[in-house]
Amino acid sequence: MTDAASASLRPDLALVPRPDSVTPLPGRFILDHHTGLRAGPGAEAAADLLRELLTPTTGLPLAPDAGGRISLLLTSGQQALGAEGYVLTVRPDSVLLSAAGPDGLLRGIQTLRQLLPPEALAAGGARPRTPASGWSLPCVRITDRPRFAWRGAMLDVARYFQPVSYVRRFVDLLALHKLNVLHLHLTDDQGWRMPVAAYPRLTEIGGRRAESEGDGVPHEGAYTRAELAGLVAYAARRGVSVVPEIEMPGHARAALAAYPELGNLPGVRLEPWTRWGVCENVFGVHDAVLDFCRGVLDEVADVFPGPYVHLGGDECPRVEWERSPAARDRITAEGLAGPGALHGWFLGAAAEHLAKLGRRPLGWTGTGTELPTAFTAMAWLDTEHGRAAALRGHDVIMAPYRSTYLDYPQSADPGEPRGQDGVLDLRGAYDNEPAPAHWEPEAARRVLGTQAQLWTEYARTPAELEYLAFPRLCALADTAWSAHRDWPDYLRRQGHHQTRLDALGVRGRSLPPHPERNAPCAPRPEPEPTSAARP
Ligand code: TNX
Repeated sequence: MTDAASASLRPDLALVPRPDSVTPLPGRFILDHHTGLRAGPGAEAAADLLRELLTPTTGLPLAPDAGGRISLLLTSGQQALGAEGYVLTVRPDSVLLSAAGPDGLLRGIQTLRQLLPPEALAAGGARPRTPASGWSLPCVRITDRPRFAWRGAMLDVARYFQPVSYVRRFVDLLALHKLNVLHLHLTDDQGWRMPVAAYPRLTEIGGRRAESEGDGVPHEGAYTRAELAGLVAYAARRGVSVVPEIEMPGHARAALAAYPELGNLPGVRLEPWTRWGVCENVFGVHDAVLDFCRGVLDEVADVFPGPYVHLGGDECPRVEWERSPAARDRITAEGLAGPGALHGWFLGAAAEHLAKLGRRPLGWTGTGTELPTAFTAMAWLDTEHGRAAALRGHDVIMAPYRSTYLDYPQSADPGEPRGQDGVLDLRGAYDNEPAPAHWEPEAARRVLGTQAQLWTEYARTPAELEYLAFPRLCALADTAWSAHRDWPDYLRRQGHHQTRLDALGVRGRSLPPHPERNAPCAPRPEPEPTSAARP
C-alpha cells in the first residue's frame, strides 16, 4: 500500500482530490491565538486568501506580524512540480507550504483547509468559537501536482439563471476540490444572460421566457457587466478561470427573439424557446450576423480576460439553411460543398475574429469532425470520439456525457429527482478516464483535461443544482487531479470528505453504504455529419 492509500484510512488525512504523495509524520500542529501566518515575496495573495477563509470560521486572527508559524513561500526549488504543484509540511511547531508559483500555493491552501477539522471550513452561521485546545492539524508531508491542467465544471445558467451570489459559492466549491475552470454557459435557445451594450435587447427580450415545458411560470434573469467582472476577479483570486460560452450558430433562439433579422426567416417573430431539446431556429449566414457575432465577442473579451472563449457549435440543425436563399448565396460565394459545410465556415469566421482579439476558440464536438482545427474540442459524445478529435489535431477536453453529464439522475431509485433519461452513478463519474492507457501517445498528449457538465433543464434552484453536483463532482475532481485509480480508496476518502461537505451545507446525495452500479445511460444519437470548412 502506498503512503497516500494508507493515509486515506485516517479520516484526518483522507483528502479529495487524492494528493500524489502523503507521508504521515508524528504529532499535531495546533492553530490558536498565537499562530501567525507569514508570506514570503509573491505569496501574499495566497496568504491573504487563507486568512480570509480561516479567520471567520476559526475565530483566529492569523496575523502576519504574530511571528508566524505558518509560512507560505514561493521557491524555485519546487519547479519540478509545475505551476500548480506544491509541498506542504506540517510539523508540531510549524506549517510550511511552498510552491513554484502562486497557483501551487492556492492548491496547497485548500489541502490545508481539508486537514483542519470540518467545522473549520464552515463560514457564516454561529459565531466561530475557538476550541480551548485550539484547532489541530495532523503532522504530514504532502507532495502534490495535478495530472491534468484543465479541471473544470460547466454551469448552464442559460436554461435556469442562477444569481451571481450562488455562482460565487459554486466557485468556492470548485476551488475546494482543486478544480480550476468554471465554464459558464451564458446563452441558449431559452435564455441570454450576458449583457451586451451594443445589443441591449439580448437580455431585455432574450433574458425572459414565458414558461418552461408548459409550466405556465415565466423565467428571467441576466447578469450585469459589473457582476460578471466581479465574478471573474473572485474566481481568479481562488485560482479558477472563468470561460464564457456564447452559442453559435445553433442554440440561438433567444438572440433571434431579440433581433429577428439575424435569423433565416424574414418577417417571422420568435419568442425565447419554452421547450427543451434541439431547436431548428439558428443564426443566418449573411454578413450582418457575422458583424453581430464580432460585436458580441468584442464585449465578451472585455469582460473575460482568460485565453479561451467557447463558441458552442453543438446541435445545429440545417433545415433553415437548406431553404434560405442567403445560405445558398453564401455556399456559392465561399465555394462550400453544401449547407452542412456552413457550420464549420461560421465557426471558422467567428474564430478568426477571436484570434484578432488574442483569444482561443473552444467548441463542442460530437464526432470529432465538426470543428476547424484551430478549435480546442470539448468532446461530449464518447471517449473514442474524443480520441478521433485528438488524432485530427485538436487539443481536447474530455466531456463524455456518459460520465460527465451531471443532469442524469444519480441512481435508478424512484425517489431521485427527475433528470435526463438514464442514470449516472458515482462509480460512473469516477470511471471517467480522460486519456485511456491504450491510446496513441499523440492522442493522449492532446488531452488537456476533463470537466463536469451541469445542464439545468431539470435543475432550477441552487439546492437542486447542488444535489446533482455532489458527490459526483468530487469524483470528477479526483480523476482530473490524480492519476491513481482505486475505487475502494476513493470511496473511503469520499466517506470522510462528506463531513466537510456537511459542514459547508452542501446537500448532495448521501453516499449509499454499498454504492450500487446502475446500468449506464442510454446511447445518444450521433449528430448529423458536418464538415469543418477551414482545417
Ligand atoms: C446536450 S451535447 C446539449 C445540451 C443539453 C444537454 C442535456 C451538448 C453540447 N448540448 O444543450 O442541455 O444535452 O443533457
